[in-house]
Amino acid sequence: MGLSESKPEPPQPQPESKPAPPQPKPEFNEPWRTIDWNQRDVLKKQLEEFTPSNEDVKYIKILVAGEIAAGKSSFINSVNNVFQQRITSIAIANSAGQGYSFTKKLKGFHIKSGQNVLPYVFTDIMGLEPKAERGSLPEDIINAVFGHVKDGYKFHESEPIAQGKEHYISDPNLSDQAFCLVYVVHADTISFTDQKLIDKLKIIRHRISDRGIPQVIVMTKIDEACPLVKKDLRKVYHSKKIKEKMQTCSDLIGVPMCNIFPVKNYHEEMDTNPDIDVLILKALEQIVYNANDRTVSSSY
Ligand SMILES: Nc1nc2c(ncn2[C@@H]2O[C@H](COP(=O)(O)OP(=O)(O)OP(=O)(O)O)[C@@H](O)[C@H]2O)c(=O)[nH]1
Ligand SMILES: [Mg+2]
Repeated sequence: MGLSESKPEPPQPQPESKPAPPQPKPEFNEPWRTIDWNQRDVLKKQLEEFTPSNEDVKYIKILVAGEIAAGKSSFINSVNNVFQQRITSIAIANSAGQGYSFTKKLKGFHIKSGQNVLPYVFTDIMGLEPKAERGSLPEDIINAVFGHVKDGYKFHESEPIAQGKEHYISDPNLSDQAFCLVYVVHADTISFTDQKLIDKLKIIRHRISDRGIPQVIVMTKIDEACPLVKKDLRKVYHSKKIKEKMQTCSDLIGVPMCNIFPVKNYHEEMDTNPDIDVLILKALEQIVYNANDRTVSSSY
């Protein structure tokens, strides 16, 4: 008898298959924050014409801090790109995550619209790292915000700047100080961020809040964090994932949601794009208005 002639197996009882539960929708039906995607030119003009309320302040200095490779230098470039309407690289961004901070020195960058210098200076610094003696030190960032650190200062990972050192400003004037601190946070890694890094951010937040310096979070790489947003940037306030990430940022760092702005930096584009511009301008608008309030507050 050949194999093909063997008796067929009796049918086995099949386990009852339940229909899979419906997947929750990744997006809200209505955006939870309203945004006018056609306001690029209006916002841009407002920020080009802006002058600080305090006549003694010529430039609003904004310090950009955050974890290594979070997109700090790219954010500064992105702000400049919006006003230049082309891709620029005033602050050199890193090509990919190298495990150390590419930016090593403190440097201020003037934002320009064509040939006009706008009243904004962004200070780029070395990135923070979770390990104790790696990356920029909270004490250096606090000193930089208070205006004690000159441009060109090379960060040391084991020793903060101190009185008497070459780049230390003992008696900073108004233009040396930062009027807003921007934390740049990578949207995709915020949930896994090491507690030691959060602790460093909290030390900074505590010290500078004591002196009334406003803080804004710019949440970068939203394209990497949410496929919906990668496909269409206008889905940013529809995306449940992006809202969750913003909430995590708020809970971990302590900055309220109203001061958290999701952006996609220019990082691989050849030309500027109105939707990218609108998100960058909305973040800048809030940074500038917060910083301006600080320029007129009485206690420095
Ligand atoms: N997809 C995507 N990539 C980004 C975005 N922003 C920055 N990048 C990329 O992230 C990498 C790091 O960006 P940088 O701007 O150098 O980051 P940084 O915070 O200045 O880094 P350090 O100076 O090394 O601390 C680069 O490869 C950028 O091209 C973004 O919004 N989306
Ligand atoms: Mg950098």
